This record gives sequence, structure tokens and C-alpha cells, in this order.
Amino acid sequence: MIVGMHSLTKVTKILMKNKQLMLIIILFLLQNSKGFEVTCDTQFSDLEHSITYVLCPADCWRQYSNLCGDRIYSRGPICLAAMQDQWIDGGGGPVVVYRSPGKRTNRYSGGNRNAVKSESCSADGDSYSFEVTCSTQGDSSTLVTQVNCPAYCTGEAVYGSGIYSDKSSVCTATVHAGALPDKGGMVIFYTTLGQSSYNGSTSNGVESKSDSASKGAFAFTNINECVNNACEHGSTCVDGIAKYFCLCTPGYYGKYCEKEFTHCWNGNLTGKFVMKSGDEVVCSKGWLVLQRRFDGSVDFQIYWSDYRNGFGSLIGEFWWGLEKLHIATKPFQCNQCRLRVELKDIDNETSYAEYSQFRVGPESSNYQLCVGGQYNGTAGDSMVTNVNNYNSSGLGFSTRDRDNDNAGKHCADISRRNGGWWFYSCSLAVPNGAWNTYPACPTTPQFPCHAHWNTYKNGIRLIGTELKFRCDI
Ligand SMILES: [Ca+2]
Ligand SMILES: [Ca+2]
Repeated sequence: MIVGMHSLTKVTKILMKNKQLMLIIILFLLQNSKGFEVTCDTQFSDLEHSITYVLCPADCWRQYSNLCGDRIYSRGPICLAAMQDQWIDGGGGPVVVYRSPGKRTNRYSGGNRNAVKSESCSADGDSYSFEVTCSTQGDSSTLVTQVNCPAYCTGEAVYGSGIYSDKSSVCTATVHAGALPDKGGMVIFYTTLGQSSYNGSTSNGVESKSDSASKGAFAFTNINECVNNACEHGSTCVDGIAKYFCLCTPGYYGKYCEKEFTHCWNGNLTGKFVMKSGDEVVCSKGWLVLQRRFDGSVDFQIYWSDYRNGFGSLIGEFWWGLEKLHIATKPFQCNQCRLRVELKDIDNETSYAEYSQFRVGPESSNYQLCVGGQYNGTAGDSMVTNVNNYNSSGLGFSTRDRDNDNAGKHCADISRRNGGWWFYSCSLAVPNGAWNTYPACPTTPQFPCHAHWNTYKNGIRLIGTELKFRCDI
């Protein structure tokens, strides 16, 4: 389902106004954290984070495991340790693994509980357990994390104030931030973007340190990441958890709305232009050209990936590309963009067809076409008409290697030399058809095997085409 920009903005507004709804969503996130999928053999050293939600498979019991420790572990399969410590049984399930940095003890004792035997061993580096410890740091595998802090965790290292670098102790930071008293308890913290620097301070009896940039950070509220956002061209920044995204104003696209198609649509430009993003566009009197042919030098009988990415030369003949068409029309409603088709035939006469609606869907819809609205022109309507009940609108794109047409045949099959298009039937609008009349066309003479526009001079051979669009900005 495509969520329109307007409805997305609406949802965001509702979320921002309704804190209760936000809380419900956060609780949903907490309960539905899928977890890092592990096998029975996954070792603690395989985990990247200090707090990791894992989903243990069933039947992880094994006699020889090299598991070391009891309650606090140093090595061995984590799911087996979770069984020994009775967080899961033989059926597996979700469990949270907490890392405690550094040597927390001189020696780990082994144990034999719940049918799982572990060894004793000397301490060598970090340890892990299934309950948060005072030294557990705040880099979590989930964006929203709930921990149950022990009491009196006031002595561990913490960096920052309000926003803490992810190497800070979560439970000491709770006291510094005033999120919990030093008696411990349940607290939720949020992952946020790493800061360029951290200022230390003393708060609630806990002293935090200053530090330089870190990769990640956390806080006890959902930090507004839109502060200092990189959204461009008047786009709206929407805050997420540890991220933000930009809602582009029409005419712009890209992660930060840094790319734009307004070059052609602003004013009456003609020519090739390089946009700020580095992408190139060809403008024609204020329209953005999506296809141009005039000498037959470029082969249009090519494949899906070619039509998706575009081919030819922007200073010669070309097909701009379906993906770019999709991205350019995506911020608009179908009735905000227009399509104009300009034709030149072998008699050197010109004609045109224009539609007041145009939009191209995503690749997942086979670049589904929306076209129609008001037709006007001199070439006739070969794309949308009620007379013969044909309508290219709603159809997917077809190429010689993809049949998404409305016909029982494969209109874009190479034997027909039709090129790629949104075919309703095989011989209505064929602007990408063979340059010269193709003699072995299976259905001549009723259906001409060359580029044509069926309603124009009975499908006369075309020797020039320019397809272009513009959207209301
Ligand atoms: Ca946020
Ligand atoms: Ca077909």
C-alpha cells in the first residue's frame, strides 16, 4: 500500500500530539522486539551489543559445551547458559543477554543446574549474565530498551548529561539523569544518534565525564533527532527513535530531499541540466523529457533493467528510466502531473497528445501507470479512451523479458519489435517500436511493426517522438 504524503504527515501529527498513543507504540516495540536470531552454538563473543535481545531455538541441550561460569558466564553457548540459569527451558524462547565489561571476578565457578553442567575457569575479559549489572553499558540491540537496574549503581563511568555516550553505564546514568533513584528499579531508555561531544556534570550525587564523539548514545526520553537535521528544500523533518526522516516538498526527493526535478518545471527551460545531486535532466519548454527519438540510433528493443535504469544518451536518443519516473512523480497525486506526447511522422508532419494525469508507481507494482484525466491534442487518444474501452491506466510496464500487459499475448516480445511500454493491447501506443518498419511482424499489415500512435494517421510510421511530463510545484 502506498501511503500518501498527506496521510503520513497526518499520522505524524497525531503521534506527536498523542503521547499516550506513542507510549502504546513503544510498549508494542518492546514486546515485539524480534531479537537477534541465534543458533544453539552462538557464543557470547558473537554478540555486538552490551544488551542483546536474542531468540533461542528449541533443543539446545548438549553434553559437551565448554560452557564456563554459573549465573555469571565468560564463554560457551549463550542459549545453554540461559537454560542453566532457568530463563528458558528446552523449548527455547526470548532472552536478554547483558555484557559486563572487564574482569568482574577472578574466577568463574562452574555449576550443574537444570540438567546443564558448566565448568569453572579463570576470568579472561568480559562476562555476561541474564540480569543487568551496574557496569552494563547502554548500547542495545533494540531502539527502546527496558532494564531492571540493581540498587546503588552510582559508581560506574558515565559520559555526558541528558544524552549519554553508549559506553556509559545505563544504571549509573539513570541516577545521574534522575530517571531512577539510587535504589534501582525498572527504567526505559532510548537509543539516539551519537553526539559530536559530551559535557560532564554532577547531578543527583553522580559525576559524569566529558568525552569526544561516540558512534551511539542513549537517553531516558525520546530525543528529538530533528534538531540540527539535514532535510533540505523546505522539507519537513519527522522525528523517529535514533533517527529522523525528511518528508519532501513536491519536486524534491532523496533521503534529505536534496535531489530535485524542479529545474525543468521552474520556468520555460530547454536543454540538458545537471542538478545539484549530479543527476541529469533534459528539459523541453518547461517539461521534463522522459523519451526522445529522432534518428533511430538507439536500440529500444531491450530489457527490463534497461527500461528501469534508463538508456541512450541525453544529448541524443534516450529513455530516461522508470525508476526516476517513479521517484519524480511519487510526491504527487496523479492529477498533479501531466504527460505530453509529441510526434513526427514520415510526411514530416507533427502532432501531439496531452493527458492531465500522469504518475508512475514503484517497481514492486511493475511501474504501474496512472494516466488519463483530460485528453487534448491532434494525434488522438491512443492511451485512454472509452470508445473501444481500452485504458493503459493501471497497467504495469512490459519489456521483451517481462509480460505485464493486458493482452493474452506478450506485446513486448522481441518478435513484435514494439519495445517496452504500458501495453493495453499490442498496437495502440507504440512510441518505442522499431525505427524502421519491421518486415517479419507477426500481424502485419493491420498492426504496423514500427513506432506508431494508432489514432494518428492510422498508425503511420513515426520518425520523431518526444515524451515529457511536468508536475505542479
Ligand atoms: Ca527521536
Ligand atoms: Ca500478456
